[in-house]
Amino acid sequence: MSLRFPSTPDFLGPLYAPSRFEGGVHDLEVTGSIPPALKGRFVQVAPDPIYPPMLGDDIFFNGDGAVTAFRFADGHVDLQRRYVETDRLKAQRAARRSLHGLYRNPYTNDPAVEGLSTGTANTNVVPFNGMLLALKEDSLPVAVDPETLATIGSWDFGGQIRNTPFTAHPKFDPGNGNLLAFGYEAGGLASRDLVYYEFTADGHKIREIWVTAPYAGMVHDFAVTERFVVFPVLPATADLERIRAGGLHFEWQPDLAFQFGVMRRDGDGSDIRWFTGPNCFQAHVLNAFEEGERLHLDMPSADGNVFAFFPEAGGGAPAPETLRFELARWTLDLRSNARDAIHATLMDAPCEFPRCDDRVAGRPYRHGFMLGLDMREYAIDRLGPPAWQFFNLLLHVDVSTGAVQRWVAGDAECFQEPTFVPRAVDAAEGDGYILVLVNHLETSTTELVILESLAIAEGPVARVALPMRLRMSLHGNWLPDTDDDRAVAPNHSA
Ligand code: V55
Ligand code: FE
Repeated sequence: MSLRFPSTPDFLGPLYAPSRFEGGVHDLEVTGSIPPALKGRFVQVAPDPIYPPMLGDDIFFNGDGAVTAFRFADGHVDLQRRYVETDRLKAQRAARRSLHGLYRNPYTNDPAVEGLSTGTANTNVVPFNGMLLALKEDSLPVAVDPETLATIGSWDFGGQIRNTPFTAHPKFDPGNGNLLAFGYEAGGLASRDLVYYEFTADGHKIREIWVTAPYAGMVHDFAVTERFVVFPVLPATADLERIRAGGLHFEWQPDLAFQFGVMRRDGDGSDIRWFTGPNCFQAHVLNAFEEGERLHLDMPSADGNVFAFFPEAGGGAPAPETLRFELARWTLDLRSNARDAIHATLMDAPCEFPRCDDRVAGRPYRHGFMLGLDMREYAIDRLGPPAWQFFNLLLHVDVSTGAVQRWVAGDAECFQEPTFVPRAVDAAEGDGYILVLVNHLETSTTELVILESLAIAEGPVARVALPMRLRMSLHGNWLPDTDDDRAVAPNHSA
């Protein structure tokens, strides 16, 4: 019996051919020297389909989550990689084939998986209360042992939350380490319900607030400031009739305004206020902060649908080269009766995978780290057009001045999401290291590189070579070895 992955863009090439590797490597090759301050683990997760798609093709977002951990100690780096053993993965392994159809459409699945969680745990992995939580926004977190990467199981916080969607982009309150999270389509598939949660660092739910969004749009990320929660609602909407009929979960709505919902953290949701922006695409939040009674929210932004695999009615999506990208700042003025979000451009260039120093999440800040794209730096003549989610620039943006530093790893290289690690618990905001995976497209190899965060233009201080290629991934985080190093530190105002 043959078992072959399809020869389609989402399954091909140095970025998208499945890696499917599980195992470990002790003492990776290191060039340069690993800063001694790096003591802990860098964990990240990639969608990495374990079986060829049941329907012949699939989108990147629907792959099974595989967690990779890089353990740093005494200048050495060990690697470990393991799939998250979701209900979905276990059912596939038992059947030796894929049993799932379209992304987040249970009506297209094989009846064998009816009633089982369809979560892939493929989007982010965060430390919480002695566990790792592997996250997919349509499902409960999946708890994973940080030492062995063995799957513990679906995590409902000891029965404190119902089986609802849970964001892949929770935040940690820099003041007390509380986990701040939300779910969308929380009242059921394609519903407009949003739910906000706060959990203490030892796992007790202290807040749960339900609100209703203007439409059932994707809410991929959010922001929490000292007093407020902000939900950015993307005009890519879910519709139960379409899903039931076997259609796509999301459809782009070119006529809907972008929505920003703001409510108090300590309220009951009745104060939620909706600001609107233009019809635009924004998924990730770099950071947000309060300035008196104004709220600023910084997001990579595009003037049309970036998710071509969730097209508008009729199937259309703009060619990527026709989209205009930038780093946008949206200001929500809570004093006025205005309902428009005020727009400013922080950086007029394509960017994605934004990260801040998590010690200033939701607080005034200055330093942003992200990926960018510059086609002039890329060997298109040798390599042909790049794959989707291709970023060949590592960027540092000073949002207070607009100054940008960049590093290009080569003309056949691209990056996965960067992660910032503070130099020390009490280091100044943004002062530390950037850990970032580099994919070498011509040699189909992968390196983890380490840069000085405030001098990325100087290139890596160390390069860690992997003896295997890692598929393009989504998000990851740094877990310091001791609780004392944890990202809970005094407020660092910009
Ligand atoms: C995103 C990613 C997802 C998803 C929904 O980047 C949105 C946005 C990896 O899965 O399911
Ligand atoms: Fe994301």
